[in-house]
Amino acid sequence: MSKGKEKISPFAGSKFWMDGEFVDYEDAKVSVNSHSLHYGLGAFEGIRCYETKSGKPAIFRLDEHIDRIYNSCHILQIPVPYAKKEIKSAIIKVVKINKFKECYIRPVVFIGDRGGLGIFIKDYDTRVAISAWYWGAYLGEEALKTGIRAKVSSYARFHVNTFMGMSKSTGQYINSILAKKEVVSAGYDEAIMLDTSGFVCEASGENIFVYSGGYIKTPPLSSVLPGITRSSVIEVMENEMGLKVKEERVTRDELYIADEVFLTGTAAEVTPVREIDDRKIGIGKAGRIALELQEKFFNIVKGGDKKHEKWLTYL
Ligand code: PPE
Repeated sequence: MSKGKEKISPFAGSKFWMDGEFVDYEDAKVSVNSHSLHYGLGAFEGIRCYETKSGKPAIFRLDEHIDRIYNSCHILQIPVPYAKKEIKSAIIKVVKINKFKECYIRPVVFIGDRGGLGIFIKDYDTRVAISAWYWGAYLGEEALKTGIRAKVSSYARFHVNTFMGMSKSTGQYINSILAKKEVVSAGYDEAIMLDTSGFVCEASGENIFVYSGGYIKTPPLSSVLPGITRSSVIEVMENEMGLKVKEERVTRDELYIADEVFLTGTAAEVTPVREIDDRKIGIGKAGRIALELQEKFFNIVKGGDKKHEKWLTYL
């Protein structure tokens, strides 16, 4: 434990899946010379499991999250020593063994120390850990109801050729952390990030949507993480809410004059934005479209919508 920090870890008492077996939190150890700790090469996922109306827990879009972590590793050239179905069954078991009804699940693929240190190492000692914990509303319960205050960060999102944005890689989250810290210190709830040409990308840990002039706009996948909540809500808005969704570049001032802005993510779910850079968005409250979509989204993840049963893995 680091000096002066005798706080108990929020993960103490839980069981992790690590490199093929279940271990107690205390035994889930990594070397301080793990390659990923020094250079940030790794991939992770954030997945939610909800208690459904029938009382059974269900994991939301598990296969899509598994596909994405394998894609991330492929992009980063990290060999994963497990088949997708082994990771899928490990994720399910982590939720069961810890007896969660609802939780957030965090698989992470990283490099240990057996290949040594140095930017270039020939052999990657790939390690995989899966943990789960209870994580309530990402930006608070109130945020879901009344919307948040966001600020455009002074840190630009990385150029498309800096990090590989289609991969959910651990190291590139430094960019999100800097942005989030900056705006939270200034009294806001969330950071909106612009790309190196000045167009809107996404928030520090969410995709962004704009409702204006009767249709929805969201930045194209070339500049943002291919969010699984993003693709889910696009489907719902187009097929069930009669909205046209355009995947196009968005400018900062377009946000200011929008009727509504909202964020989506596994952690943040569907969060309305009521203010950006001290300007009211629309009526300055959670918007009608955002709240309707949020209601539909919660109904789906809680198993209340038969049309979307295929998105749920019941435990
Ligand atoms: N963009 C970014 C940068 C991002 O981190 C996330 C998820 C998304 C978009 C939305 O993707 P999806 O979850 O597939 O809809 N951010 C995760 C991590 C948050 C954290 O603080 O850690 C999450 O929501 O789980």
